Amino acid sequence: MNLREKLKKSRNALSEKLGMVFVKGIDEDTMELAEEILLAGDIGWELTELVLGQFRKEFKLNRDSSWRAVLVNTLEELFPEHKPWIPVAKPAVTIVVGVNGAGKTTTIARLSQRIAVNGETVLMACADTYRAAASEQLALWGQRLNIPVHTSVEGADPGGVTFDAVRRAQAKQFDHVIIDTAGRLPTQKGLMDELSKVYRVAGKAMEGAPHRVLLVLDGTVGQNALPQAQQFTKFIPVTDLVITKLDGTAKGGSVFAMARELNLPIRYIGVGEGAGDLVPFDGRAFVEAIVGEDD
Ligand SMILES: Nc1nc2c(ncn2[C@@H]2O[C@H](COP(=O)(O)OP(=O)(O)OP(=O)(O)O)[C@@H](O)[C@H]2O)c(=O)[nH]1
Ligand SMILES: [Mg+2]
Repeated sequence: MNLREKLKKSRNALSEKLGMVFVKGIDEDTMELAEEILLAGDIGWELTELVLGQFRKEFKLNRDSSWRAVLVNTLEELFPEHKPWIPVAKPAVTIVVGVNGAGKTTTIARLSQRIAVNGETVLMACADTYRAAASEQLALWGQRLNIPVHTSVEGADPGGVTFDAVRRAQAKQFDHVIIDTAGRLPTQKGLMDELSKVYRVAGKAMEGAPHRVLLVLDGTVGQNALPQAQQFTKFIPVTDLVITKLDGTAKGGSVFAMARELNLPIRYIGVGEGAGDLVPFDGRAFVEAIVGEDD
């Protein structure tokens, strides 16, 4: 299945509906309908205004302008080239954070699999100590993928687990260590402070660590994930984004709003539950999949 098919709910919500509107020509009525579709597609209020402004400008210059070309150009600009993330230390320490059920653990497993396929070694560590099942879940992934796991016991201190995992990865010369954390809401102050601590402890275990903080966002939440994401960055310096579950939602348009508002590189997107369904994010390919020319 190609990306366009994986994202077809979002494509239907935006591309197909706009196509039906613009087929009738361009006047204020069509602009109003287009506005409704863009908002329903969850690209956000500001971006909707920006796109409508571009439509008006282009159609004024040339009534035969292609709405699709205008949209593609406008959206592509939201994804500037980000430098690829290249690990500068061994082990490269990654902390993965996000709200409950966003897809953190699944993302860690799939990311680790990518690393292993690349011929590098990775240790997955469970600093989610609120549920015994969390460590078991990661251990299970480890067995399935043949990747070592630093497990923990329920109730252990997440900072302590992080410290031990980083030190173990150093001693055993792993290329990567990826730390799973418990899901939490930004309103849970105690849990958010704990995240700041996990961050600091990683730096105590190894100078310069962590080298990456991945915030995993649930794509089905759409734009509502934005304030949550902004709150997370107040407690831990998020460096990269992963947006999951884009296969099961018509709210894929929110990815445009997230890129615009958060100003962080989106590194991967989740487009299914399979092991291969975490794919490196490519802004152009994403725009093409959602609003590109029909086949
Ligand atoms: N369809 C789909 N499902 C996904 C994707 N990513 C994760 N999931 C599912 O989402 C559910 C939650 O995933 P987890 O990885 O356990 O989420 P988590 O953030 O670790 O959850 P907590 O540790 O409880 O906070 C699982 O059933 C995953 O299979 C995706 O890209 N697409
Ligand atoms: Mg988890």
